[in-house]
Amino acid sequence: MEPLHLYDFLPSGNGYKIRLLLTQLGIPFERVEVNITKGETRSLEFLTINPNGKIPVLEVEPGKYLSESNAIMLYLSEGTEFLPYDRFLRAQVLQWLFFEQNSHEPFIATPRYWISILGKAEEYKDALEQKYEAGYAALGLMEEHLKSHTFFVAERYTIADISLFAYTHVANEGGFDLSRFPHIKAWIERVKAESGYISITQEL
Ligand SMILES: N[C@@H](CCC(=O)N[C@@H](CS)C(=O)NCC(=O)O)C(=O)O
Repeated sequence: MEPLHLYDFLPSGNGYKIRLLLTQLGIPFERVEVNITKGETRSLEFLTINPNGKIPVLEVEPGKYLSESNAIMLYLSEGTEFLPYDRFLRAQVLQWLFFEQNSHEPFIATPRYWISILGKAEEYKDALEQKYEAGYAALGLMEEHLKSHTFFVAERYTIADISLFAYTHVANEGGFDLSRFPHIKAWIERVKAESGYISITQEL
């Protein structure tokens, strides 16, 4: 089988979600590196595969492209152990995926981008404070949930965990202090212990 093409940017948590899942599913793929700091997602060529100008994009079949990290994970995990079949459990997975996009990623990923990828902490000082307030609220909610659960849904590792793990485990690179969230830290270790785990920086 021809490997799938993943349009990706190595430091990206959204791209990492797909890399990690593809690896854990044992699906061969080739990364196409798109440097978002150089505007490569806004080239005319790239916009034909994702008019929204963002990675990750997976070419699921020749000429057939899918964007939005959580949508890509849903597509890939259909019929696998990473997505429950039960209607309510599936809806709970979606609940966390929507939470990640709405209340988590915009506040936890962006400080990391400003500080660690662009190196512009000073320039974004005021904006960072607003991100921290909402970001800590999201982490607080996760901590509460993990006080009585091993994973986010059905007490097992699913794409809900992958989605939330991607930016949470590197939140310190955006200036977040994870030491006040012992249950999140324990969950991070559980995710890292899952079979086929790869790190966000691993070149593939
Ligand atoms: N909601 C999207 C967000 C994707 C996204 O923000 N991608 C960033 C990198 S993590 C990007 O490509 N930015 C480049 C740009 O906006 O030009 C997802 O989950 O895939």
